[in-house]
Amino acid sequence: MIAFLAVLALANCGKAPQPPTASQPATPTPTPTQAAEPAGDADKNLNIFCWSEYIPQAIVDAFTKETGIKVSVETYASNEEMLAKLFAGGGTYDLIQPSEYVIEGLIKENMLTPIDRQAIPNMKNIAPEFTSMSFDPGNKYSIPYMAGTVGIVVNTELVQDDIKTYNDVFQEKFRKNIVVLDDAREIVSWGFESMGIPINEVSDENLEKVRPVLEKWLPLVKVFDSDSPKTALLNGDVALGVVWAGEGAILLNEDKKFKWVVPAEGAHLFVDSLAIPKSAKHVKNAELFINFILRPDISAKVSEAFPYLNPNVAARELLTPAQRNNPASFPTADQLANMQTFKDIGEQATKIDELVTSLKAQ
Ligand code: N2P
Repeated sequence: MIAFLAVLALANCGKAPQPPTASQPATPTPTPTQAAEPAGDADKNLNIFCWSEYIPQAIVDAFTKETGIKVSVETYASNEEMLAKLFAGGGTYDLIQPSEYVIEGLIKENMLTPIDRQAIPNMKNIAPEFTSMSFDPGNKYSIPYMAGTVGIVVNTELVQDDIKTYNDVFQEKFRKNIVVLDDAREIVSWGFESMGIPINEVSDENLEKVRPVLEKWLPLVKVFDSDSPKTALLNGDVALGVVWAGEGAILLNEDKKFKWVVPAEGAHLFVDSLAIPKSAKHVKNAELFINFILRPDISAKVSEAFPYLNPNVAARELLTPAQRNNPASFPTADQLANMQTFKDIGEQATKIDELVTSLKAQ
Protein backbone atom coordinates (compact mmCIF):
# COMPACT_ATOMS: atom_id res chain seq x y z
CA MET A 1 0.00 0.00 0.00
CA ILE A 2 2.79 2.41 0.93
CA ALA A 3 4.22 2.52 -2.58
CA PHE A 4 0.87 3.08 -4.22
CA LEU A 5 -0.15 5.76 -1.74
CA ALA A 6 3.13 7.55 -2.29
CA VAL A 7 2.60 7.47 -6.04
CA LEU A 8 -0.95 8.68 -5.48
CA ALA A 9 0.36 11.76 -3.72
CA LEU A 10 2.50 12.67 -6.71
CA ALA A 11 0.46 11.53 -9.66
CA ASN A 12 -1.40 13.88 -11.92
CA CYS A 13 -5.02 13.64 -10.80
CA GLY A 14 -6.47 16.57 -12.70
CA LYS A 15 -6.82 15.04 -16.15
CA ALA A 16 -10.25 15.07 -17.70
CA PRO A 17 -11.56 11.85 -19.25
CA GLN A 18 -10.95 11.80 -22.99
CA PRO A 19 -12.55 9.63 -25.65
CA PRO A 20 -10.24 7.72 -28.00
CA THR A 21 -9.49 9.88 -31.03
CA ALA A 22 -7.85 7.51 -33.52
CA SER A 23 -9.84 6.30 -36.50
CA GLN A 24 -12.59 3.98 -35.38
CA PRO A 25 -13.36 0.73 -37.19
CA ALA A 26 -16.88 -0.03 -38.32
CA THR A 27 -19.10 -1.73 -35.74
CA PRO A 28 -18.27 -5.44 -35.95
CA THR A 29 -21.03 -7.86 -36.85
CA PRO A 30 -21.56 -10.51 -34.14
CA THR A 31 -20.54 -13.99 -35.30
CA PRO A 32 -23.79 -15.97 -35.79
CA THR A 33 -22.22 -19.19 -34.50
CA GLN A 34 -21.18 -17.56 -31.22
CA ALA A 35 -22.02 -19.69 -28.16
CA ALA A 36 -24.56 -18.15 -25.78
CA GLU A 37 -22.77 -15.83 -23.36
CA PRO A 38 -23.26 -16.36 -19.63
CA ALA A 39 -25.53 -13.81 -17.97
CA GLY A 40 -24.06 -10.63 -16.55
CA ASP A 41 -25.03 -8.71 -13.42
CA ALA A 42 -28.64 -7.69 -12.82
CA ASP A 43 -27.53 -4.06 -12.99
CA LYS A 44 -26.70 -3.61 -16.67
CA ASN A 45 -23.86 -1.13 -16.29
CA LEU A 46 -20.11 -1.38 -16.67
CA ASN A 47 -17.50 1.24 -15.81
CA ILE A 48 -14.27 0.85 -17.71
CA PHE A 49 -11.10 2.76 -16.87
CA CYS A 50 -8.57 2.20 -19.64
CA TRP A 51 -5.59 3.74 -21.44
CA SER A 52 -6.47 6.45 -23.94
CA GLU A 53 -6.35 5.37 -27.61
CA TYR A 54 -6.54 1.68 -26.75
CA ILE A 55 -10.15 0.40 -26.78
CA PRO A 56 -12.09 1.55 -29.89
CA GLN A 57 -15.46 3.12 -29.12
CA ALA A 58 -16.99 0.94 -31.89
CA ILE A 59 -16.05 -2.16 -29.88
CA VAL A 60 -17.65 -0.74 -26.76
CA ASP A 61 -20.80 0.07 -28.76
CA ALA A 62 -20.88 -3.44 -30.25
CA PHE A 63 -20.68 -4.91 -26.73
CA THR A 64 -23.61 -2.75 -25.60
CA LYS A 65 -25.62 -3.73 -28.67
CA GLU A 66 -25.02 -7.41 -28.06
CA THR A 67 -25.51 -7.50 -24.28
CA GLY A 68 -27.64 -4.48 -23.40
CA ILE A 69 -24.95 -3.46 -20.90
CA LYS A 70 -24.39 0.28 -20.83
CA VAL A 71 -20.68 1.08 -20.72
CA SER A 72 -19.02 4.20 -19.43
CA VAL A 73 -15.39 4.67 -20.45
CA GLU A 74 -12.89 6.89 -18.70
CA THR A 75 -9.30 7.02 -19.90
CA TYR A 76 -5.84 7.60 -18.46
CA ALA A 77 -2.41 8.27 -19.92
CA SER A 78 -0.24 6.47 -17.39
CA ASN A 79 -0.41 3.65 -14.88
CA GLU A 80 0.31 6.12 -12.11
CA GLU A 81 -2.64 8.32 -13.09
CA MET A 82 -4.85 5.21 -13.08
CA LEU A 83 -3.63 4.18 -9.61
CA ALA A 84 -4.25 7.64 -8.19
CA LYS A 85 -7.85 7.66 -9.43
CA LEU A 86 -8.43 4.05 -8.46
CA PHE A 87 -7.47 4.88 -4.87
CA ALA A 88 -9.52 8.06 -4.89
CA GLY A 89 -12.47 6.64 -6.83
CA GLY A 90 -14.19 4.72 -4.04
CA GLY A 91 -15.18 1.75 -6.15
CA THR A 92 -16.33 3.45 -9.31
CA TYR A 93 -14.39 1.24 -11.69
CA ASP A 94 -15.30 -2.31 -12.76
CA LEU A 95 -12.48 -2.91 -15.21
CA ILE A 96 -8.99 -1.45 -15.35
CA GLN A 97 -6.09 -1.99 -17.74
CA PRO A 98 -2.78 -1.92 -15.85
CA SER A 99 0.64 -2.84 -17.20
CA GLU A 100 2.53 -5.84 -15.89
CA TYR A 101 4.39 -4.19 -12.98
CA VAL A 102 1.21 -2.56 -11.74
CA ILE A 103 -0.73 -5.84 -11.80
CA GLU A 104 2.09 -7.29 -9.71
CA GLY A 105 1.75 -4.45 -7.19
CA LEU A 106 -2.06 -4.57 -7.09
CA ILE A 107 -1.99 -8.33 -6.45
CA LYS A 108 0.49 -7.82 -3.59
CA GLU A 109 -1.84 -5.22 -2.09
CA ASN A 110 -4.89 -7.48 -2.48
CA MET A 111 -6.59 -4.89 -4.67
CA LEU A 112 -7.88 -7.20 -7.42
CA THR A 113 -10.78 -9.66 -7.68
CA PRO A 114 -9.88 -13.14 -8.91
CA ILE A 115 -11.30 -13.62 -12.41
CA ASP A 116 -13.73 -16.50 -12.94
CA ARG A 117 -11.88 -18.33 -15.70
CA GLN A 118 -15.04 -20.31 -16.57
CA ALA A 119 -16.43 -16.98 -17.78
CA ILE A 120 -13.44 -16.40 -20.09
CA PRO A 121 -13.39 -19.34 -22.55
CA ASN A 122 -11.73 -17.06 -25.11
CA MET A 123 -8.57 -17.09 -23.00
CA LYS A 124 -7.68 -20.06 -25.21
CA ASN A 125 -6.89 -17.53 -27.96
CA ILE A 126 -3.96 -16.03 -26.07
CA ALA A 127 -0.44 -17.12 -27.11
CA PRO A 128 1.26 -19.32 -24.48
CA GLU A 129 4.14 -16.84 -24.07
CA PHE A 130 1.65 -14.22 -22.84
CA THR A 131 -0.11 -16.50 -20.36
CA SER A 132 0.90 -17.15 -16.78
CA MET A 133 3.61 -14.49 -16.86
CA SER A 134 5.63 -13.86 -13.72
CA PHE A 135 3.49 -10.88 -12.61
CA ASP A 136 0.37 -13.08 -12.38
CA PRO A 137 1.10 -16.82 -12.45
CA GLY A 138 -1.96 -18.74 -13.66
CA ASN A 139 -3.67 -15.49 -14.78
CA LYS A 140 -5.69 -15.51 -11.61
CA TYR A 141 -6.25 -11.75 -11.66
CA SER A 142 -5.46 -10.51 -15.15
CA ILE A 143 -6.11 -11.32 -18.79
CA PRO A 144 -3.70 -9.99 -21.45
CA TYR A 145 -5.15 -7.31 -23.73
CA MET A 146 -2.24 -5.95 -25.81
CA ALA A 147 1.51 -5.92 -25.52
CA GLY A 148 4.09 -3.74 -27.14
CA THR A 149 7.28 -1.90 -26.77
CA VAL A 150 8.54 1.64 -26.67
CA GLY A 151 10.74 2.64 -29.55
CA ILE A 152 12.05 5.43 -31.73
CA VAL A 153 10.25 7.02 -34.68
CA VAL A 154 12.35 9.01 -37.15
CA ASN A 155 10.97 11.38 -39.78
CA THR A 156 13.53 10.52 -42.48
CA GLU A 157 12.67 13.62 -44.49
CA LEU A 158 13.97 15.72 -41.61
CA VAL A 159 16.67 13.44 -40.16
CA GLN A 160 19.19 11.69 -42.42
CA ASP A 161 21.36 10.23 -39.63
CA ASP A 162 21.17 6.51 -38.99
CA ILE A 163 19.43 6.63 -35.61
CA LYS A 164 19.99 3.45 -33.61
CA THR A 165 20.12 4.33 -29.92
CA TYR A 166 18.58 6.63 -27.30
CA ASN A 167 21.83 8.63 -27.35
CA ASP A 168 21.38 9.12 -31.10
CA VAL A 169 17.99 10.71 -30.41
CA PHE A 170 18.97 12.94 -27.50
CA GLN A 171 21.58 15.06 -29.28
CA GLU A 172 21.98 18.82 -29.04
CA LYS A 173 21.30 19.17 -32.77
CA PHE A 174 17.77 17.82 -32.20
CA ARG A 175 16.99 20.31 -29.41
CA LYS A 176 13.23 20.97 -29.27
CA ASN A 177 12.70 18.60 -32.17
CA ILE A 178 11.73 15.55 -30.09
CA VAL A 179 8.47 14.15 -28.67
CA VAL A 180 8.59 11.60 -25.85
CA LEU A 181 6.10 9.80 -23.65
CA ASP A 182 5.13 11.65 -20.50
CA ASP A 183 5.95 8.64 -18.35
CA ALA A 184 8.57 8.75 -15.59
CA ARG A 185 9.17 5.00 -15.37
CA GLU A 186 9.69 4.80 -19.15
CA ILE A 187 11.99 7.81 -19.28
CA VAL A 188 14.22 6.52 -16.49
CA SER A 189 14.40 3.10 -18.17
CA TRP A 190 15.74 4.70 -21.39
CA GLY A 191 18.47 6.39 -19.36
CA PHE A 192 19.27 3.11 -17.63
CA GLU A 193 19.41 1.24 -20.92
CA SER A 194 21.76 3.83 -22.42
CA MET A 195 24.09 3.22 -19.43
CA GLY A 196 23.78 -0.56 -19.37
CA ILE A 197 21.87 -0.54 -16.06
CA PRO A 198 19.13 -3.23 -15.91
CA ILE A 199 15.75 -1.44 -16.08
CA ASN A 200 14.43 -3.00 -12.87
CA GLU A 201 17.46 -2.12 -10.73
CA VAL A 202 15.94 1.09 -9.48
CA SER A 203 18.14 1.86 -6.46
CA ASP A 204 19.00 5.30 -5.05
CA GLU A 205 22.51 4.79 -6.38
CA ASN A 206 21.36 4.03 -9.93
CA LEU A 207 18.95 6.97 -9.89
CA GLU A 208 21.86 9.25 -9.00
CA LYS A 209 23.87 7.71 -11.85
CA VAL A 210 21.12 8.38 -14.39
CA ARG A 211 20.41 11.92 -13.18
CA PRO A 212 23.12 13.67 -15.28
CA VAL A 213 21.99 11.78 -18.40
CA LEU A 214 18.37 12.85 -17.98
CA GLU A 215 19.49 16.36 -17.03
CA LYS A 216 21.02 16.56 -20.49
CA TRP A 217 18.20 14.79 -22.33
CA LEU A 218 14.99 16.30 -20.99
CA PRO A 219 15.64 19.95 -21.95
CA LEU A 220 15.98 18.74 -25.56
CA VAL A 221 12.38 17.53 -25.60
CA LYS A 222 9.73 19.72 -27.20
CA VAL A 223 6.61 17.69 -26.40
CA PHE A 224 5.81 15.27 -23.57
CA ASP A 225 2.70 13.34 -24.65
CA SER A 226 1.56 9.86 -23.68
CA ASP A 227 -1.96 10.11 -25.17
CA SER A 228 -1.10 10.74 -28.81
CA PRO A 229 2.62 11.32 -29.39
CA LYS A 230 2.07 10.57 -33.09
CA THR A 231 0.34 13.93 -33.47
CA ALA A 232 3.49 16.03 -33.05
CA LEU A 233 5.27 13.83 -35.61
CA LEU A 234 2.37 13.91 -38.08
CA ASN A 235 2.14 17.69 -37.82
CA GLY A 236 5.86 18.05 -38.46
CA ASP A 237 6.29 19.76 -35.08
CA VAL A 238 9.14 17.38 -34.26
CA ALA A 239 11.44 15.11 -36.26
CA LEU A 240 11.99 12.32 -33.74
CA GLY A 241 10.01 10.55 -31.08
CA VAL A 242 10.28 7.93 -28.39
CA VAL A 243 6.74 6.53 -28.38
CA TRP A 244 4.45 3.53 -27.83
CA ALA A 245 4.83 0.96 -30.62
CA GLY A 246 1.16 1.22 -31.62
CA GLU A 247 1.63 4.94 -32.22
CA GLY A 248 4.72 4.12 -34.28
CA ALA A 249 2.76 1.53 -36.29
CA ILE A 250 0.06 4.09 -37.11
CA LEU A 251 2.75 6.54 -38.30
CA LEU A 252 4.33 3.88 -40.55
CA ASN A 253 0.89 3.22 -42.05
CA GLU A 254 0.33 6.94 -42.59
CA ASP A 255 3.53 7.85 -44.37
CA LYS A 256 6.62 6.00 -45.65
CA LYS A 257 8.83 8.84 -44.44
CA PHE A 258 8.49 7.50 -40.88
CA LYS A 259 10.93 4.84 -39.74
CA TRP A 260 10.62 2.61 -36.65
CA VAL A 261 13.74 1.80 -34.66
CA VAL A 262 13.92 -0.57 -31.72
CA PRO A 263 16.67 0.99 -29.59
CA ALA A 264 19.87 -1.05 -29.87
CA GLU A 265 20.34 -0.96 -26.08
CA GLY A 266 17.07 -2.81 -25.54
CA ALA A 267 13.54 -1.75 -24.74
CA HIS A 268 10.64 -2.22 -22.38
CA LEU A 269 8.13 -4.89 -23.37
CA PHE A 270 4.84 -3.89 -21.77
CA VAL A 271 2.01 -6.33 -21.27
CA ASP A 272 -1.25 -4.49 -20.59
CA SER A 273 -3.99 -6.64 -19.15
CA LEU A 274 -7.60 -6.36 -18.10
CA ALA A 275 -8.24 -6.68 -14.37
CA ILE A 276 -11.18 -6.22 -12.01
CA PRO A 277 -10.60 -4.05 -8.92
CA LYS A 278 -11.69 -5.51 -5.58
CA SER A 279 -14.16 -2.64 -5.25
CA ALA A 280 -15.89 -3.35 -8.60
CA LYS A 281 -19.70 -3.44 -8.50
CA HIS A 282 -20.27 -5.20 -11.84
CA VAL A 283 -17.87 -8.14 -11.79
CA LYS A 284 -19.89 -10.39 -14.12
CA ASN A 285 -20.35 -7.61 -16.65
CA ALA A 286 -16.60 -7.01 -16.55
CA GLU A 287 -15.96 -10.70 -17.21
CA LEU A 288 -18.43 -10.63 -20.11
CA PHE A 289 -16.51 -7.70 -21.57
CA ILE A 290 -13.15 -9.44 -21.16
CA ASN A 291 -14.42 -12.54 -22.94
CA PHE A 292 -16.03 -10.40 -25.66
CA ILE A 293 -12.83 -8.49 -26.38
CA LEU A 294 -10.88 -11.75 -26.62
CA ARG A 295 -13.07 -12.95 -29.48
CA PRO A 296 -10.87 -13.21 -32.60
CA ASP A 297 -13.08 -10.93 -34.74
CA ILE A 298 -13.30 -8.30 -32.01
CA SER A 299 -9.62 -8.45 -31.09
CA ALA A 300 -8.66 -8.11 -34.78
CA LYS A 301 -10.79 -4.93 -34.92
CA VAL A 302 -8.85 -3.61 -31.92
CA SER A 303 -5.60 -4.29 -33.80
CA GLU A 304 -6.94 -2.44 -36.82
CA ALA A 305 -7.52 0.72 -34.79
CA PHE A 306 -4.61 0.37 -32.38
CA PRO A 307 -1.90 -1.80 -33.95
CA TYR A 308 -0.03 -3.10 -30.93
CA LEU A 309 1.51 -6.55 -30.43
CA ASN A 310 -1.68 -8.58 -30.20
CA PRO A 311 -1.22 -11.59 -27.89
CA ASN A 312 -4.42 -13.12 -29.33
CA VAL A 313 -3.17 -15.64 -31.91
CA ALA A 314 -6.64 -16.37 -33.28
CA ALA A 315 -7.07 -12.64 -33.95
CA ARG A 316 -3.61 -12.41 -35.55
CA GLU A 317 -4.77 -14.94 -38.14
CA LEU A 318 -7.45 -12.47 -39.23
CA LEU A 319 -4.95 -9.66 -39.79
CA THR A 320 -3.73 -8.78 -43.28
CA PRO A 321 -0.09 -9.55 -44.18
CA ALA A 322 0.57 -5.80 -44.10
CA GLN A 323 -0.74 -5.60 -40.54
CA ARG A 324 1.26 -8.64 -39.47
CA ASN A 325 4.41 -7.28 -41.10
CA ASN A 326 4.27 -3.85 -39.51
CA PRO A 327 7.66 -3.81 -37.71
CA ALA A 328 6.35 -1.58 -34.94
CA SER A 329 3.44 -3.88 -34.13
CA PHE A 330 5.30 -7.16 -34.28
CA PRO A 331 8.98 -7.11 -33.26
CA THR A 332 11.30 -9.86 -34.52
CA ALA A 333 12.29 -12.72 -32.20
CA ASP A 334 15.77 -11.17 -31.86
CA GLN A 335 14.31 -7.81 -30.86
CA LEU A 336 11.96 -9.46 -28.38
CA ALA A 337 14.88 -11.31 -26.83
CA ASN A 338 16.44 -7.92 -26.05
CA MET A 339 13.31 -6.60 -24.27
CA GLN A 340 12.27 -6.81 -20.66
CA THR A 341 9.09 -6.29 -18.71
CA PHE A 342 8.98 -3.94 -15.72
CA LYS A 343 8.79 -5.31 -12.17
CA ASP A 344 6.97 -3.72 -9.26
CA ILE A 345 9.61 -1.54 -7.56
CA GLY A 346 7.60 -0.52 -4.48
CA GLU A 347 8.56 2.80 -2.93
CA GLN A 348 11.23 3.51 -5.54
CA ALA A 349 8.37 4.44 -7.89
CA THR A 350 7.96 7.67 -5.94
CA LYS A 351 11.64 8.50 -6.36
CA ILE A 352 11.43 7.98 -10.12
CA ASP A 353 8.47 10.30 -10.28
CA GLU A 354 10.23 12.95 -8.17
CA LEU A 355 13.39 12.76 -10.27
CA VAL A 356 11.63 13.17 -13.62
CA THR A 357 9.25 15.85 -12.33
CA SER A 358 12.16 17.92 -11.00
CA LEU A 359 14.19 17.53 -14.20
CA LYS A 360 11.24 18.50 -16.39
CA ALA A 361 10.88 21.68 -14.36
CA GLN A 362 14.58 22.68 -14.69
C1 N2P B 1 -2.20 3.29 -25.58
C2 N2P B 1 -1.09 3.29 -24.62
C3 N2P B 1 -0.27 2.07 -24.67
C4 N2P B 1 -0.10 1.55 -23.33
N1 N2P B 1 -2.50 4.61 -25.90
C5 N2P B 1 1.27 1.38 -22.91
N2 N2P B 1 1.40 0.58 -21.78
